[in-house]
Amino acid sequence: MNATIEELLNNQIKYEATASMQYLAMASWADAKGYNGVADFFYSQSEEERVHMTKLVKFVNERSGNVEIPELEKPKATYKGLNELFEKFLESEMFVTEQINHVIYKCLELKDYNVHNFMQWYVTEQLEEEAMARTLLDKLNIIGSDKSGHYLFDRDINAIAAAHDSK
Ligand code: OFO
Repeated sequence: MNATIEELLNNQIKYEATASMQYLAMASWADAKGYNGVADFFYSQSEEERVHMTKLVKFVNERSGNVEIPELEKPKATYKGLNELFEKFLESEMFVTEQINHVIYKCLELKDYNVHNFMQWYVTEQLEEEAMARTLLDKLNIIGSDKSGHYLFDRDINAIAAAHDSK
């Protein structure tokens, strides 16, 4: 495996792992605050990112590359409220999209069409996740600081997410 691509895929393993731990911290914050719907949403997002990470680990190993399981920074654990929580979610997804685009760019530059092909799954997945994060943040921006709005958001978030997924 090309050394640059191997390094980029290892970086990507770290970004997916970071997102998984970040969303776990967000789920835990929401759980403790009594936002059960939001907590469920982030517990499941955390699992999804773990799957993204593991898929990369397996792929690099299958191609006889070297996987380095990374050390992670402690995720942000406290939030002023739901708005800040979902701003962080969107920011995290946008960062991951940028990194995936960079891997794709490098694959083309280095003519690694195998990895390019493998990464298409991530491109599609990211497009959906970023759009979902944006939809949810838009809704929260409409609600503003209204407490009953937050109550309804928490009650309906998993239905909103499911409707988004089935589009
Ligand atoms: Fe949403 O980060 Fe994985 O790909």
